[in-house]
Amino acid sequence: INVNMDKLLYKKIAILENCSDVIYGLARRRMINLIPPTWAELEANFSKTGIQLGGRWKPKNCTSRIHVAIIIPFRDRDSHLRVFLNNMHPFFQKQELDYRIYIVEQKAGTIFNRGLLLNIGFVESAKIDGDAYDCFALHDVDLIAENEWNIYNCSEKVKHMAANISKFKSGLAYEKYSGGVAMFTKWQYTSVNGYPNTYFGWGGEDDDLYERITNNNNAGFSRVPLDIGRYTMIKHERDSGNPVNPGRVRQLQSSYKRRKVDGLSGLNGTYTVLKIDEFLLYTRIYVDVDPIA
Ligand code: UDH
Repeated sequence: INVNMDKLLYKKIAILENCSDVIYGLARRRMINLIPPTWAELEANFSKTGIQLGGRWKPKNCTSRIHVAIIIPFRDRDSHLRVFLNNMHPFFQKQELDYRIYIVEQKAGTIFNRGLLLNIGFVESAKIDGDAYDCFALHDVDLIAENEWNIYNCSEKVKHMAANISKFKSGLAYEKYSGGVAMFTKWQYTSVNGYPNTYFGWGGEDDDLYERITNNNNAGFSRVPLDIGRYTMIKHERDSGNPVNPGRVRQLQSSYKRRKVDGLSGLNGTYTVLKIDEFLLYTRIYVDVDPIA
């Protein structure tokens, strides 16, 4: 009898049931704190939430239905990162996600390349986690979600989350906007060949991605409603290493010709991983990129 009891007990501990598909207590308007805490404050605040090294978390009492890697292109936005982590860790935890936060940081000295960094994050995070995450949130560091009903899961179509950003009068930057925050399954991102690698500087890479998604019979594009996809954008000046890309319109015009080669398929050799650091609240992939990727 004892042996059987042990077995039963073991089963109960080892196999957690799926989390309920109904999450109680989600707020439609979350309190956002835009004051950057210090790193010491952050680590102290979160050390008791069950966060594991590398910025990994999952619910304790059930198996999450959502497994998502959050990928953030990054350079020189330390205070934004602290605000992001302070607000978004609790947000993701409230949604009972099984998640991990990755910062992909571009070394100083080359013009910033958001699309390339997101591709690197997609590929390098999978090398670390294998199949642990089947959904990817490509996420700017300066966007803080306001509505907890904006669920960070993937759906049948690519899901654009940043539908309503505080900085824009009408909320949506423009009709074909696909940047800010977007959710992709592994398959969706691969099937559009990811972002282009060749947009250095500000602008254009997200419009190219939009073309890739909507001209691809497989992926499909969807956007959450305005009242759900509400984000506060942390105010900032234009970054010094990220001037407007003067070639962006020309590049976009020839997007369809480069689509097959300029993206995940052409990523090899365009960057070097210098270091991977696992901090308590996030994993940092530090990269040097080839300025003529
Ligand atoms: N970023 C950095 N460091 C930089 C530049 C950019 O970390 O030096 C990252 C960061 O995650 C940021 C993201 O890249 O949130 C996007 O860059 P941005 O903040 O300069 O973009 P912006 O605020 O986005 O201008 C508004 C998008 C609307 C126009 C889209 C045009 N296609």
